[in-house]
Amino acid sequence: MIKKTNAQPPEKLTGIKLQKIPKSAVGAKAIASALNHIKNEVGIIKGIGLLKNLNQKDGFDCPGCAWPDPDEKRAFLAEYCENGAKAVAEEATKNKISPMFFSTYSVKDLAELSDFDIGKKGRITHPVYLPEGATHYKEISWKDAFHLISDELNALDSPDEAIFYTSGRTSNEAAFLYQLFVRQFGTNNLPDCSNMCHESSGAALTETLGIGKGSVTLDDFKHTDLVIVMGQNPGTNHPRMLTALSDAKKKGSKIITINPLPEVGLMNFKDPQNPLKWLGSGQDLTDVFLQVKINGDVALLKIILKLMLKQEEDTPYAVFDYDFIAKKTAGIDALLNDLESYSIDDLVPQTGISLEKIKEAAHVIINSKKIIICWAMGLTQHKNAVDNIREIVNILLLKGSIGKKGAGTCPVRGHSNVQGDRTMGIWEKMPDSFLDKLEANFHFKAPRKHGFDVVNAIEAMHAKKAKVFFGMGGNFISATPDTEFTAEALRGCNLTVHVSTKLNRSHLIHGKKALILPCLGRSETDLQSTGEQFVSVENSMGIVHKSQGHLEPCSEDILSEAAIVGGLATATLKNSATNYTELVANYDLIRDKIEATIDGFDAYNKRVRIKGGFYLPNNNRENKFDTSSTGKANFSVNTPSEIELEKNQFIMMTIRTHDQYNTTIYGLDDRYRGVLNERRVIFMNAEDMKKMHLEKLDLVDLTSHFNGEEREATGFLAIPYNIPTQCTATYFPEANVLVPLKSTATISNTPTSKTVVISIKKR
Ligand SMILES: Nc1nc2c(c(=O)[nH]1)N[C@H]1C(S)=C(S)[C@@H](COP(=O)(O)OP(=O)(O)OC[C@H]3O[C@@H](n4cnc5c(=O)[nH]c(N)nc54)[C@H](O)[C@@H]3O)O[C@H]1N2
Ligand SMILES: Nc1nc2c(c(=O)[nH]1)N[C@H]1C(S)=C(S)[C@@H](COP(=O)(O)OP(=O)(O)OC[C@H]3O[C@@H](n4cnc5c(=O)[nH]c(N)nc54)[C@H](O)[C@@H]3O)O[C@H]1N2
Ligand SMILES: [Mo]
Repeated sequence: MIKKTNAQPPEKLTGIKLQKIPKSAVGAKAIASALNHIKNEVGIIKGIGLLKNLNQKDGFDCPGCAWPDPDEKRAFLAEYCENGAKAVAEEATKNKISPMFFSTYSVKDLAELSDFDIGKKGRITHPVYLPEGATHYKEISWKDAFHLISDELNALDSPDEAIFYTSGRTSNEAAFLYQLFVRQFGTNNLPDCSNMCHESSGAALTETLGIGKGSVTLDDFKHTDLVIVMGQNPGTNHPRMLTALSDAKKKGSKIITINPLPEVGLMNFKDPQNPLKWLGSGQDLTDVFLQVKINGDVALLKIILKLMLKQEEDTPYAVFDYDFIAKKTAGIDALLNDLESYSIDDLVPQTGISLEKIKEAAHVIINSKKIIICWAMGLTQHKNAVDNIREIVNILLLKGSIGKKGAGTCPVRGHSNVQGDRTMGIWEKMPDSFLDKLEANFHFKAPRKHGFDVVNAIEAMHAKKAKVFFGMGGNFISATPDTEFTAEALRGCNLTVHVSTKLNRSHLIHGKKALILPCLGRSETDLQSTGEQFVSVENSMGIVHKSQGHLEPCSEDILSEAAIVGGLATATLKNSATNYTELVANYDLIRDKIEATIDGFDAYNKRVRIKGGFYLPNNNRENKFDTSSTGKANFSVNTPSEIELEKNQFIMMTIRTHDQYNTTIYGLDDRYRGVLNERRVIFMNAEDMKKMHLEKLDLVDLTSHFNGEEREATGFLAIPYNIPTQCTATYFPEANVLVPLKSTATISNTPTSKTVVISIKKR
């Protein structure tokens, strides 16, 4: 077992309080909670000014999730949600970390704080440097910082010994410039947060539908018969999606929810923009709730497919869309043959749901012509995650429920520009067609060998095959699996560099030398030598739009992400024909280059200035499916979960509370699950607890089991909860230490953060 170090949040309980789980989401409490965060972090006057600009057509894009803004008129002062307001408060906080702070607190002292306390320290105001063997970060000039990095990079035996990570908040302009620099430097080592997030969606959708993005727009929710929400907790992670679900319901659509937990937001909703309704009983959203066992989705979808098939046999032409299947798809025979090989009776126990309940859902699906299926991490972070998503596609294809209004795929993205970053080329394996264009426009030879994704990057650093880690945003040590192993990997590097707005654990678990380069946030003015700049982002539905902050930057000594890339590229690249200084001076010039390189960005500078932005092309929306294998939409054959639990073992999923943004902890409450002031908890089925003689709030230690290896996380409070037997839930990132690095999804290589096999021991 790997030794436990301060790479993990400290094992310290904070004083749990349990309360009744609320019946509905949003409403007055959400507004109060949002305003409270704004008041404490930003101050009320500046805060209201900020919220007024959030997600308005002239304002800045919410740094929270990637859910789109309405195309039509937007409500003044209300195009945000509780958690969007918290995200903004977190960034625009009045608290600051100056070089004085770093000379007062050693790195070791800071690493002993909880993630919550680290995050509350505030915005970083100056670049700082930790020399080899030093105990404290100290101020460094930007020039010296760039030279220090370029010296390390140019001293490597090969460019492939450097890793360039990206989190999903980076704007299109900065991301494009960044990948250009990295490729001119000579490597495709561009892992990103997507590797741990929707990689499985991209892989499954590209293979089956020919495009790695979803097909629906916000308008489709107003024209659909049925929305299925799988493996997603929108009440917390995409609260504005509840408005779309509510609109769909009002137009007569049904909603099926598939989740091991009855997440409050999906059950009942009180419109935040309509205070008159806050006091009433709210609107019921879910019509059929299928409380699936963790990773039971393929089995469940197979039963549904078999029930559809049976109904089609009983009443021919009533269920399937033969015209669509004949003209647009390939591979139906293999799917039907595969379904034959399964029996419903064998599949039912894997789901944990009664056949009667599954039949109820199948009945709704059979009788719907236009279906939207939404999903997030509950489907993408399993061994057979790609199978999960391909099985969804099978249902949509049989119903001809894609490529028409009111129907299609809706992978709900996480970070606000994670989709845009991919479009810009942040990927370790961009296709040759992209690299060809990059070469033609920038006159250099782009590396063709695929780079490392997140998991491979960790392995390479651990094996000393990679020696410099550069993070454009994010919090690598806390977001990745196998915390202690990853810490060893980072500690082995010659240099670790982080471009960040705020302090996080990745600054404290560092290489021999380390740098923190502080950058502007979304809400701040971005002034370059030719004047004020704006950036652009792409949301979950492929709309590219402008984002411009108006706040004074938190310090005069921070730079925009684009300027940081420009400075670094200028210092590092000796023979580049690209004038980075010129591009950074005027982001219009970067956008011209994007237009020349990437399809769909015609007249970028003109169209991005139109309020609301523009849609990128999406073949699926036009009923076209350009898959590389058949040129048609592909049916697929998928495998149910193969996990076998021993007696006394459980599956654990790691999920988000209502008070965090990934590794940024806003507060210690999970209001919608009735848990206040504590994060070290494990949700368990009450019967399972009884069998183990566990009482409510007993202290337990957790051990994960994988390929004969064990990992341990100690000190969690057991909470009886409405969750299927043998299923448990803990919070990310406290439980990441239990997620084995080598336990990843087939094809996408995404860590299986939602299927971790554990045993539980009472203290
Ligand atoms: N406020 C806030 N907003 C966020 C984030 C945040 O941390 N805070 N994070 C952003 C990011 S990067 C992302 S990717 C998204 C994440 O958004 P979500 O995917 O909603 O986030 P998770 O908390 O991981 O929730 C996963 C959900 O899947 C369910 N689930 C787990 N395992 C299974 C399974 O096997 N089958 C099924 N059917 N369901 C399962 C869980 O019960 C839970 O409801 O949110 C984005 N938005
Ligand atoms: N166990 C488990 N692990 C998971 C997941 C899970 O569900 N379970 N989810 C995975 C998912 S879906 C994701 S997306 C990843 C997230 O992985 P990351 O994207 O790496 O993590 P975040 O916590 O979102 O990063 C937060 C940090 O970003 C910096 N930051 C914030 N805004 C900006 C900005 O505008 N610019 C720059 N340069 N920096 C900024 C701040 O310093 C902050 O500390 O985690 C993954 N890890
Ligand atoms: Mo994500």
